[in-house]
Amino acid sequence: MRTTVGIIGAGPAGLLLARLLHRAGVDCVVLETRDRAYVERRQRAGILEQGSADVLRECGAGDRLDREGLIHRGFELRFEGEAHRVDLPSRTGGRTVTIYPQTEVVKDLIALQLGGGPPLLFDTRVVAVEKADGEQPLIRFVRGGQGGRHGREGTLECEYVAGCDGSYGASRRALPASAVTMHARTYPYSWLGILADVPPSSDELLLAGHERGFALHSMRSPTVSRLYLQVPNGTDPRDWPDDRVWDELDVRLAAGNWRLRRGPVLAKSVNGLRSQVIEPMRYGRLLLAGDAAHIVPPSAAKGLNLAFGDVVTMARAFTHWHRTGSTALLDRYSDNCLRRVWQAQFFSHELTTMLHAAPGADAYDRAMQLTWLRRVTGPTAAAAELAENYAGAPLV
Ligand code: RFL
Repeated sequence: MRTTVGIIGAGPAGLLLARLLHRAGVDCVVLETRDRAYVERRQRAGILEQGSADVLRECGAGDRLDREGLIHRGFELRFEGEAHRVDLPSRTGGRTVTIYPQTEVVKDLIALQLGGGPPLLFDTRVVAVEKADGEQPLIRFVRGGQGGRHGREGTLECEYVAGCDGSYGASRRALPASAVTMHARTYPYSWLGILADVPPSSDELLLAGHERGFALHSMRSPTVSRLYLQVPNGTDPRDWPDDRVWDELDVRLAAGNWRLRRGPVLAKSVNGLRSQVIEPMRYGRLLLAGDAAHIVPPSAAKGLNLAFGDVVTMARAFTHWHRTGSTALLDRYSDNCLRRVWQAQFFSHELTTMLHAAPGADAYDRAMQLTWLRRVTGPTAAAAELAENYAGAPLV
């Protein structure tokens, strides 16, 4: 097989890139290790910045988003038993965020691609990217047999490779250690998340910076809630029966007369919090995007939005090269992305540190956190900066 851009991974980054390239007339093929049902079911992000929602609309993937997405004009920060609303439009020149689950974004993009878009091969595990530093990189894959011994081996020759295969994919493995720097931070706490079959208890997101730890009330739809609790690293979800989770959420999210609605728990998991950036986001003709290039802790909901930012920049660079033969934008791809990536790293780190109880923190640390929280919820420039960072900058 041959193509112009070989895309590894059919997560949000790979699928949006394929859509943008297809519309620009650039050939591509997407290789995805999992089957369609698995990719469409994977529970993850839920908040689209205005720029991400706009890019989906512009590439024809906005119909269901506009029907079913919930526009949020603000969120609440809760601490010391009080709720403080952060209004987005008034502080960002009218920008908002949209609650629309990643599962639905992925379903919409897959449907478009299978209905006349470029080839998308599921159950096709990339095992190696070769000759990335040459003129004609080669992707080796195993198709069928769930990527194991019974699959068929194949190759895809390309002019460029887009590594959109997340933080455990084949693209990262193709980077020689001497060619890139990996910046990494592991946080000393994790998130226990539940998906609950109960209408949200608030129209907007609630982020709590309680002295017992962080809590988040979020939603996936008008009937399904998504809630998170800070827990110690190494926590076993089996130690958190449903009642214990709800009781702790009650304590950390409490404010005034507000009541948390309880309902059947559909899913429960624990995930660590980490930050990573690979610099540069390119090696020869292999360009990385999304989680393959960087990870942020989920506190500021930037992961999916950063992935979209990368592929918008990448698609523009490929389109320019395809039309003019100039590699100028491809050569600047990494630098252009990294400015936005580090900004999001900074904001995600700040929000995480401001709201989580670090192990061993003392009364002085807590006083600093509360002072910080009061600054960003008062009529200050810090409050405007928080709103701007949360709503995100335009992508197109
Ligand atoms: P993905 O989604 O991981 O997709 C990568 C795809 O590559 C495939 N793959 C391979 N395919 C072929 N060959 C191989 N060798 C392969 N290895 C892997 C995988 O099967 C997969 O289909 O990366 P992508 O596209 O870069 O998208 C990134 C986002 O998924 C991620 O940043 C967000 O989910 C992060 N995130 C959030 N982001 C937000 O913007 N807002 C949020 O509210 C938000 N909440 C979250 C989150 C991530 C979470 N977890 C579990 C990490 C909440 C959580 C709990």
